[in-house]
Amino acid sequence: MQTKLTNLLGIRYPVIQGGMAWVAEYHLASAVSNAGGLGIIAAASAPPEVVRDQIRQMKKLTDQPFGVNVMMLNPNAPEVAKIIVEEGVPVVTTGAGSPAAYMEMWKNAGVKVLPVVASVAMAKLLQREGADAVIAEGMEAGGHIGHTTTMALVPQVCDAVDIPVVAAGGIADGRGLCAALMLGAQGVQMGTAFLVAKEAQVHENYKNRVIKAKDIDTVITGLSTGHPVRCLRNDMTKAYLKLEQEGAPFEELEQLTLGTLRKAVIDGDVTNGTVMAGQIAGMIKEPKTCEEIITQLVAQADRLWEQR
Ligand code: TUI
Repeated sequence: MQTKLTNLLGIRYPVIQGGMAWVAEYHLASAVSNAGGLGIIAAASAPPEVVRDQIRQMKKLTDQPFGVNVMMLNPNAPEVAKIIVEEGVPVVTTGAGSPAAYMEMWKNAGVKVLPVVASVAMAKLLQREGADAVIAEGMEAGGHIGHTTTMALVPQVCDAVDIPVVAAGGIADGRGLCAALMLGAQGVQMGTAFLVAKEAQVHENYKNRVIKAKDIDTVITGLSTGHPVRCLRNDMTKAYLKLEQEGAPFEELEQLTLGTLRKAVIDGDVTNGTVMAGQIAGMIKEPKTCEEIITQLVAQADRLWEQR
């Protein structure tokens, strides 16, 4: 399954793993890369030297292309940006803001840059800045999101830019991949599907919540703060949404979420922690290896593509 994306990145299948904070570490990322997709290590808010170590561990487990995701809200982003160049990381994805400030440094070092965008305006701006492709992420996605759905966003971004577009948000199988290609995308990025992968170093409680989730089980917190985040409904989101409705100030809301993603992913507290997941969680029924996820997805897409 060759597309402009597989050619750009030198990967077998047009599948990128989402740069999920606390989740996307080298065990998961190397399994994705070894299965023919693009594995991603999330720098998230980890100390820069931890990110360097993750990159070095990654290189021991795979000789395939991989990437690092830089979260723009991270105060360590400037240091992480430099480490990416020093360690010869081939691909960068970015999220939760514009990576324009680092573009020149990365381009000069030959790093392929694929920013996640949630609007046409941001896609056009980053194409001008030299992005190699953009990942158009709809609000079906888990975690920090924009306001437009994948179905509406992807074709509009495809019309607006000449570089390859990757679709993200609400995609977890071959139907989603085919749909994305039909919308004009050259590949997909998936997060929630890889969250429950056997190789993902995620607490069993978290994986089980995703596996048990129904289609309507996600909520969006933080719409009033300008940082909307999609996660599975629990005591934590109930408390947050109640405070938000009462007009609580930004600081109080931020305080409530501090450290709660770690609490869910690492400690397995899925009642008081933040269980980030996309709307497609309802479709994910069992843990599989990354190899199974990717080969089954590609086989299903191939079958559907033949029948079209
Ligand atoms: O970044 C994500 N998903 C994330 S980041 C994250 S860590 C976090 N945790 C709590 C609160 C906030 C963040 C968890 N999930 N997805 C990619 C993404 N990027 N979605 C939307 C955007 C985005 C938003 C605004 C990209 C660019 C952008 O630009 C705005 C501007 O003007 O800078």
